[in-house]
Amino acid sequence: MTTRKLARLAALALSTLALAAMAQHKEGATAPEVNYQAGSSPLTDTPMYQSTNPKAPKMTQAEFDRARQTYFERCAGCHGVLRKGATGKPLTPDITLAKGTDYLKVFIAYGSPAGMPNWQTSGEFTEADVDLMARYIQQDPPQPPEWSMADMKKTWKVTVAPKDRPTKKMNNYNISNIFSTTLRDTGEVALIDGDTKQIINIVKTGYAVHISRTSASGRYLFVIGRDGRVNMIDLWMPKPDNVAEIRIGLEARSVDTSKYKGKDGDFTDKLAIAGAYWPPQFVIMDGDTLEPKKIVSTRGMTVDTQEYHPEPRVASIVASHFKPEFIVNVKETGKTLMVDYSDIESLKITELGSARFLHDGGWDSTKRYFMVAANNSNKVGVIDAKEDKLAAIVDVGKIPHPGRGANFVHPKFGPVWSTGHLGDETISLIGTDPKKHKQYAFKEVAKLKGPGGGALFIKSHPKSTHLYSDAPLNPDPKVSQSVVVYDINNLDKGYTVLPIAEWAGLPDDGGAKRVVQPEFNKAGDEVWFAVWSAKDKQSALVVVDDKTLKLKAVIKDPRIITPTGHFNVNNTQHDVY
Ligand code: DHE
Repeated sequence: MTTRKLARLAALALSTLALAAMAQHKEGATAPEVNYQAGSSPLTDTPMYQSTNPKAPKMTQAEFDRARQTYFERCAGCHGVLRKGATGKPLTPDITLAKGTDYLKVFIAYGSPAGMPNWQTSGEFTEADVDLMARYIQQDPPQPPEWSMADMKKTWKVTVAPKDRPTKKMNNYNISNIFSTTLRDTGEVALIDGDTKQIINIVKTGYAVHISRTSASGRYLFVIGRDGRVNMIDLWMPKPDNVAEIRIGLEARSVDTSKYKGKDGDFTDKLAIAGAYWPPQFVIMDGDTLEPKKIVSTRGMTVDTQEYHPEPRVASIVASHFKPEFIVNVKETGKTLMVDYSDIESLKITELGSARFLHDGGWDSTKRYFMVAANNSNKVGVIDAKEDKLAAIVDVGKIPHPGRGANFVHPKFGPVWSTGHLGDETISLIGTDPKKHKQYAFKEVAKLKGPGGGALFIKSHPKSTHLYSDAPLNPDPKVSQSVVVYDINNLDKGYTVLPIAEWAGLPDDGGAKRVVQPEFNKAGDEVWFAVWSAKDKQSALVVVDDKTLKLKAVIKDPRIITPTGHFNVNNTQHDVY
C-alpha cells in the first residue's frame, strides 16, 4: 500500500470515529427539524435533463434512477434540487468528487452535528443504499425542466367564467366564519361552517395542499398545493367550489392576492400571486380568472457572500396594505422583494436584503411591519412596508417558526409579535411599537419557556387574553399531542397544557395525533386545532372555548383525512393574528 493510500485510510478512520462520536452526541439538528425540512418533493417523478460526468463513479441507469428517487424523497428539501445547498450543505460534483466515495459514505451513514441525519445508523438506509447515494451525489445533478408561460397556460382552466358566477352571495353561510382546512394527503380542502361546524364541501385541489389565503373582499379562497397547483374557490356559489385553476410551477408553497385600496388605486381582488420552489420564480395572475400575466425569476446573488444561487425558492408571500405591493420572501438568497404591482408591464421591484433562509412570517398588529423568520439563521427580519426598508434584523432562538406569528399587548413592553421555535423550547417576544415603546422596538424583549422544541405555529387574537403554541414535531407524544396556553397578563405564571388529542377521543389506533395550528374563529372566542394522523388513521378537529379553555366541540368525519392547517376566512382576509 502506498504512503498516500495509508494516509487517506487513516484520515478516513479518524473521521469515521469523530463522526460516530458526534452522531451519538445529539448536539446537531434534532429529528423534528430534519423531518420537517426533508419532506418528499413532488419533483420525484418529473423527467429531468441529465448530463454525464466521466470523472464520477460508475452507476447503471437503474441505480441512478433509484438514487434520484431517494434524493428527491429524502434529501432535496435540505440540499436543494440542484444540490447547490439550502439549509443543508452544497453537494455539487466540484465538492463531492474531491471528497470521494468512502468519505461521503461516512457522512451519509453517521450524519453530522451540523444537521445531517445518520441515515445508516438510524436504520433508514442499508449499507448498499449509503454506497448508492455516495456515488449518486458525485454525478452531475439532474436538472428539472423550467415552467414557462406556455406551460402555465396549458394547465390553466376557468371552470366558471366571471360572467357566469353569482352576482350576489347565493348561500346562507356566514362566509366570513368559514374555515378552509387543508386535507394534506388527499389533495383537498374541507370548507367548514364555523358557526355550525358542519362540512360545506370537500374541494379537490393540488397534491399535498399547503396553504389557503382569502381575497381582499373575502369572496374568493386561493389554495396552493406542493405541486404548484393553485385553485380559486368562489364562496358566493350555492355550494362553494372551484372556479379556476392553474399550475404555476413544479413545486410551490405560497399564494396571496392584492389587498391595497387607496389613493394609488383600488386593487381589491384584482391580482393574485403565487411563488414556486421549482423553478425559482413567482407569477402574477389575474385575480378573477388566474390567467398568468407576468413571471419573475428569483435566481441571483445571495445577500451575504454575494454569490450566484441557481435555485432560490420563493417562501412566504404577503400583500401590503400600505402600497400596491406584494412582499415576496426568497429563501436561499435571503432577500425580500417589494413587488410594486400598480403597473405590471413595467414592474418595479425594491430588493431588501436581510438574512438567508427566509421562510414564514406575519404582520405586526399595525400591518406596517412584516416579520419574517430566517429560520436557519436564527433571526427575524423586520420589513417596513411603508418605507420599503429593512427596519431591523432580530436575533431569536433556534430555527424560528412563527406561521404568521401572534400579536398581543405585553403589560410592560407594549405591542409585541411572537414566534415559537423548531429547534428550542422558547417563544421569542419582539417589541413592535417604535412610537410609544421605542426602547423595545424590534428587539427580542423576552423569552417565554415552552414545553420543548418542535413548535410550528403560535396564535392570539385582539379579543383574546391568551397565547397558544403547538409543538407537533416534538418527539415526545405528550408534547406533540397537546398545546400550551399562556395568560398574556400573567406571563410569569408559565403555561397551561390542553390535552387536545385526548379531547378528540380518537381510537387508540397508533395514529400520530399531532396537534397542529391554533386558529381563531371570526369572533375571537374559539380556537380550532387539527389532530393530524396518517392517511389510514382517524384524524379530527378540536374546538376550544377561549374564555374557559374547555373543550367546545370535536369535528370528526371520515372525509377529514390528514388535516394540517386551517384558515378562517375573516382572519386570513384581514390578517388577524
Ligand atoms: Fe409549511 C406555511 C414551506 C412543511 C404546514 N410553509 C408555509 C410557508 C412556507 C412553507 C414557505 C409560508 C407560506 C406563506 O405564508 O406564503 N413547509 C414549507 C416547507 O418547505 C416545509 C419545511 C417542507 C415541505 O416539504 O413542505 C414545510 N408545512 C410543512 C409541514 O410539514 C406542515 C406542518 C404540514 C403540511 O401541510 O405539510 C406545514 N406551512 C404549513 C401551514 C402553513 C405553512 C399550516 C401556513 C401557516 C399560516 O398560519 O399561514
